[in-house]
Amino acid sequence: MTTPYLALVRNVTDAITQCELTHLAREPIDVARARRQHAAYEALLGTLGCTVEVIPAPGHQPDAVFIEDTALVFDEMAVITRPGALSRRVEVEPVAARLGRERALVRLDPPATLDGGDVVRSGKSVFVGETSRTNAAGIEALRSALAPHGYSVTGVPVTSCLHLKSAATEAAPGVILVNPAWVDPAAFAGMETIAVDPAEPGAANVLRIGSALVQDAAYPRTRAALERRGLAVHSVDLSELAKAEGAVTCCSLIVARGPGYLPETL
Ligand code: CIR
Repeated sequence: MTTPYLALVRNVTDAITQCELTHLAREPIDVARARRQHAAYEALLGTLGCTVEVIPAPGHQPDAVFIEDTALVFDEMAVITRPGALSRRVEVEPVAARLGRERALVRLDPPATLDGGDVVRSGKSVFVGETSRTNAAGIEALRSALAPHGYSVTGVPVTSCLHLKSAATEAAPGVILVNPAWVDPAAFAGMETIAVDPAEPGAANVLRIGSALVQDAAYPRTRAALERRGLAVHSVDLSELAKAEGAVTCCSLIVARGPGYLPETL
């Protein structure tokens, strides 16, 4: 059956206990529990209209499950990133091979670095975090790749968190959920912004699939604020992956299938 979305994911590897960490201290990760949580996440994506497909991780890459960082999928094309962490660059090629069947690909060349988790898109406006993972050359390269398709690209300073999407995501068309302590909401001037509950700094990371939102179950107050705004929120517990600085958006790459999409089996 053809679903409206393809969700590319990767399994949790045993090596996740050796993941990259930037803002968190290392804590023991229960890998079996992380796998159960990831399975529940996959099942939720399935109920929201996604066909979930697992991309193999060659070797035992600690952070491979955070597949969002390897690519950016637009309607017109996909950008294969050059992740800022050296340990993560090896994750990219199998994703490129799969995405190449869905979209024309553009690649980022050195010295550009860019993590998918730094890129927030709202219509034709693209916001890119200026972080330890994404450099000025990465932002410029993305600008060049997207300009022919009519997108504007704006660099956004981010503090105290790994990626721009830790601090802000689009919760509905033109509506940005934001943690004002980590990114200045003025970056999204002219758009509606909703602030996370101050007791839930990590709550700005929500995954939009059509009109549905997926959010970590750790953020009930912010969920209530989104629901008061009329948005449908589905909670999933990713607490073990959060210890690896992961969150809901980073565990999938969502590929919208346009009206012209034909399954390969036809
Ligand atoms: C890393 O530091 O790269 C991983 N431990 C976490 C990546 C999370 N990615 C994301 O939020 N897009």
